[in-house]
Amino acid sequence: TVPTPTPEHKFAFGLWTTGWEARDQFGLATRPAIDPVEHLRRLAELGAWGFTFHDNDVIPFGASASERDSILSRLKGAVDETGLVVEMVTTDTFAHPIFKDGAFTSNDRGVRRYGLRKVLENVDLAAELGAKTFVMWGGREGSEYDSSKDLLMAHARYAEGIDTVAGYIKSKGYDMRIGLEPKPNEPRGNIFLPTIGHALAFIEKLENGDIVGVNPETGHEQMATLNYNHGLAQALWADKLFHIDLNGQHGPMYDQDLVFGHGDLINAFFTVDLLENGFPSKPGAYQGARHFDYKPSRTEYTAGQFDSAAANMEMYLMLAERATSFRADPEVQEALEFSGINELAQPTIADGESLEDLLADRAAYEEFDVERAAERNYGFVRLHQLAMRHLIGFGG
Ligand code: ASC
Ligand code: MN
Ligand code: MN
Ligand code: MN
Repeated sequence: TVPTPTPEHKFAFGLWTTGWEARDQFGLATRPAIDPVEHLRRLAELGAWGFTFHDNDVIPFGASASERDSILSRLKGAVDETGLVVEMVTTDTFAHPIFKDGAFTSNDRGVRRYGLRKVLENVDLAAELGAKTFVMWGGREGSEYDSSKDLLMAHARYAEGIDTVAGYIKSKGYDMRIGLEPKPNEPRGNIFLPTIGHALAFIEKLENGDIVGVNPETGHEQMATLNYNHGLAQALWADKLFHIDLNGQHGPMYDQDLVFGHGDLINAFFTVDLLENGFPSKPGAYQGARHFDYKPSRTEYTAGQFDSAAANMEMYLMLAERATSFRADPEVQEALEFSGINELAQPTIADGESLEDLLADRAAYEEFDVERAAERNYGFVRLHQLAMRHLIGFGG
């Protein structure tokens, strides 16, 4: 039987995901807008735990204070009614034409100051609603032409902007951390902070980087031909995996935002294994929300929108079951041992051993049996085949 999602699973959806009307570059909306209250009810019925939104997913750009208040009180009513958690809030700094050259890295200083104010106002809203994560996806921060920017100053202004927001969060005493979301391209030709690695290096240069981490999206890394799980691992190793955007993608093409697992299924299997089981050396490495940032395909009408929401959670739970059976299989444990996976947890230079000891260790070099080491069969293919058996349902 197929597993059923419950709030304990900590599944969350962006309102822009399930609520997407499917307006795209080439065509009009293919389905009607969903009222936010009805939207939250349906997500709760499906077993979701939380939801997330951009300011302008709920409050139209330029809304008056009274309009904003009445929209928010209605939203809060729906939060109370459904018990859904506002786990993350993010800012739309990409839709309005003023952001066409970016918000924090626009050549226009007035736009940068406006962008910063819009984000700071949204930080207050996030805090008011109890969100612990504040995501920043700089989709318009970038260029089409290398001539169009002082690329050095673009990075300086980007850092100034993020540092200002992080400093504001600290000065207000909010229990909130920032997750920077990398993406290589689309809508800009090239976006700044294109991958997890770029974002992690950028964070190291910030003054308030202690509360800044990453929010990696499956498909965004795959658009850059990268392995999402390697990126998650580096972020976890750096203690910077603050949030995740799960979805599906078929390699380097436009951002598909498919249902999680509907793209690279094998990679998705290992993503769930990583998130649920952690590493052989460190179980339970990620405790945050299981957040989906996908788009119901344009072919789907209202029923299909919510079928696709359910599909994300079902894919995750089915893969979690398969990952558990993979880890529990004695043959897999033997194959892991054979492949040396657990040996990687041993420091190369032993505890208490000095560099001099290593240099004096003839067994490490002069007398090391190079021929024999070269002949080692690691057995990775057999191990992977066992994983495939479990994934497809023939394991154990
Ligand atoms: C976000 C985010 C994205 C984009 C995209 C907008 O906040 O995480 O990937 O906006 O979903 O369509
Ligand atoms: Mn995407
Ligand atoms: Mn995203
Ligand atoms: Mn997205």
